[in-house]
Amino acid sequence: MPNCLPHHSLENGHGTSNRSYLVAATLITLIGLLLHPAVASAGKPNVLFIAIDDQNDWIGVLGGRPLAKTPNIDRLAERGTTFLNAHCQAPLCNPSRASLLTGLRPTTTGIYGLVPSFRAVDAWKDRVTLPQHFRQNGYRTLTTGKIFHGDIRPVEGRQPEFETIGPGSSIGPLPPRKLIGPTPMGDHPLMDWGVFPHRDEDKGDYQITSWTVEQIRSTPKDQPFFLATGFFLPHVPCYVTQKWFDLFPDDDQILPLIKPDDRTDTPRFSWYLHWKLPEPRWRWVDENHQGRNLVRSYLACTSFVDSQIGRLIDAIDEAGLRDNTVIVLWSDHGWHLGEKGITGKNSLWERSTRVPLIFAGPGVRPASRCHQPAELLDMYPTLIELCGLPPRHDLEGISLVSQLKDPETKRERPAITSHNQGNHAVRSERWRYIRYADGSEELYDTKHDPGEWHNLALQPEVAQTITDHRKWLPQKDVAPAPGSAHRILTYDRAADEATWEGTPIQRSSLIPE
Ligand SMILES: [Ca+2]
Ligand SMILES: [Ca+2]
Repeated sequence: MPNCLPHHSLENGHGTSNRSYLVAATLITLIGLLLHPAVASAGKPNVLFIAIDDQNDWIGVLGGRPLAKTPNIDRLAERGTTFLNAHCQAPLCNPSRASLLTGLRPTTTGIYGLVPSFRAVDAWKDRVTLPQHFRQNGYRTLTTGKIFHGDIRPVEGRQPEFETIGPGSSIGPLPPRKLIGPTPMGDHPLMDWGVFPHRDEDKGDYQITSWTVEQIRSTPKDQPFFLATGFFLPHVPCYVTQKWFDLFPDDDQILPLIKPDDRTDTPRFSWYLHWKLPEPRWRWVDENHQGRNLVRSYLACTSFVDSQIGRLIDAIDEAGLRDNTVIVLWSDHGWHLGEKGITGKNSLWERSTRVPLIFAGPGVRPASRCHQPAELLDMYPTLIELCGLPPRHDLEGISLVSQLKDPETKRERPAITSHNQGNHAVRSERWRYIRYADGSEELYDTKHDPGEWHNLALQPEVAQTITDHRKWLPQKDVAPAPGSAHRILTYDRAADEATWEGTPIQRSSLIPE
């Protein structure tokens, strides 16, 4: 008889039928226990899932800006693997986050704008997201700050996005009025940056860190967690206290290298992707002497967030969870600070698509850098595999576990970023190929031209390179989902007419400033 049968049941002496009943009952109990999520997940690693909003590659370890000061992110990188060629799937909050949380490309879901939430689209309303998959496999799931774009309060009749929801995203103290004065294209209240007196402890990002640290300290030992913390900064408004601002010199040398005529060889259609936005053009920033202030504020916000990430890493270590916690750090997309004449996102160039992506913890090789292309979309299958959860066959990302073991492992597939239907960037190890909905193209040799200043697309000698990259353009490239709005660009090929947020753009229209 199986050893698992309780000893006392053998001593009852009530005959064979009773014994069979006991065997059956015990087996049922055991199967039930094995299926119980808390048991199925026993011994599995925790996941600390850290998001930063609008954080480009101005991070020490990424080398996007040598001036950047991010000692804590760099410390995390030293204990894990950093993807130096990682890219978002959409250069905008809602579509990027919808993609990585559902494991589907924007070109599959039709989520391209700031609305709708994918939950509002019939096809995706019951989609099992990354945190839900962990919950279904026995994890406690908790969140604070900005992970999803939009409201995640529980809805009756639907599985909650997370079991426990901590403080939401917030800016914290605000100055009495905008620090930089009115900005073009609508004077958006968030479009602001600079220093004013307030306390770091009152900032939203400080408070979500404190909440996360408390969860780490008090976590039950018998069930793993999937704990997601989403920082708001350096999203605008980039408000900082003086000590962070003073980390960076008041000197024009802090400005990024900007090629003044950089847009002369980019297709006109490239402007349509960020046709009219609250983010000012660089010309306005420059003419209003805001360049240094913006760059210092952005770098300072990054350093402030970095200090909060340090608190999280310390909390994991102090709780004795270092060896059993996978930490993954990512940002939803990048941000321009003057490159290609713009500030903000909504472009298909490196500054907009390249993001931090760092894994550390069990199963991850320490102090490693991987140059292979990677996508935020890959986080879903990677975390599933690292934690030994049942695989899913409906994900469009590819697990990075091979690269986490050996960073030299090749990945054939490039990283793809899409901004509305028909506009895509294909980023391989060396090249960036862009194709817009009207068929216009760009090609950059990032090895010799890291600033992407020289569009080679019309040069005959790169014809084969373009052909090789074209074949990776998404096969599925759906129209915007019903209810799509804010940053939506459509293109009618027959009429050769582009429409930005519902208003047609004429071929002769002046580019808005
Ligand atoms: Ca964002
Ligand atoms: Ca150029």
